[in-house]
Amino acid sequence: MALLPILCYPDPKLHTVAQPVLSVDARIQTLIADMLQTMYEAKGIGLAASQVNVHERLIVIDISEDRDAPQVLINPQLVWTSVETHLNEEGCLSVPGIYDGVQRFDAVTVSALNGEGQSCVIEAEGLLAVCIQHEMDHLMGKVFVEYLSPLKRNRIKKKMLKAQREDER
Ligand code: K1U
Ligand code: ZN
Repeated sequence: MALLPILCYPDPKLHTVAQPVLSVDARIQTLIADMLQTMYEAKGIGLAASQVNVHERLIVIDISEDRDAPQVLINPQLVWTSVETHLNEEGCLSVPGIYDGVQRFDAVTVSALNGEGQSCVIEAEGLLAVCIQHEMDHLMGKVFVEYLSPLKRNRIKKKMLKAQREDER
């Protein structure tokens, strides 16, 4: 297994639209293992392949307290969304240290392939529903700060660029 570097906002590569996974083969199995290790090490509850510069439709999630219930979604498709929405506090491993509110559907149903390449349907609510929507946005090249006002987003962009310049020193 390997730890993968996570792209940081405002890296333009984060805005790449991911392509479907064509085959759940050994390369994808290795990518899943590496993404899970990277997510656990970064203390995240989710990670999209786009964030590790692989532009294919693959997400890993683990919202369990004990960090022992990984979920893998390959080629996820939203098949149902609730009418109700809520403002949820979100963070992002690609925008470290920034948390803000995003309006999300309360519940979603998603069809996908699991890590073994089998079709599955996930009915999600609460944190899992929020996390799935956040990760599916990454696959579409969208980062959560794009829901915020231009003023907030520009402040965040400047803060991130400053932190990245300081890290390079
Ligand atoms: O995709 C990512 O960058 C991972 C992200 C997922 C996420 C967190 C919160 C709401 C929606 C999506 C994170 O894991 S951020 C770090 C984190 O563990 C966290 C932050 C806020 C609330 C709960 C967890
Ligand atoms: Zn994110």
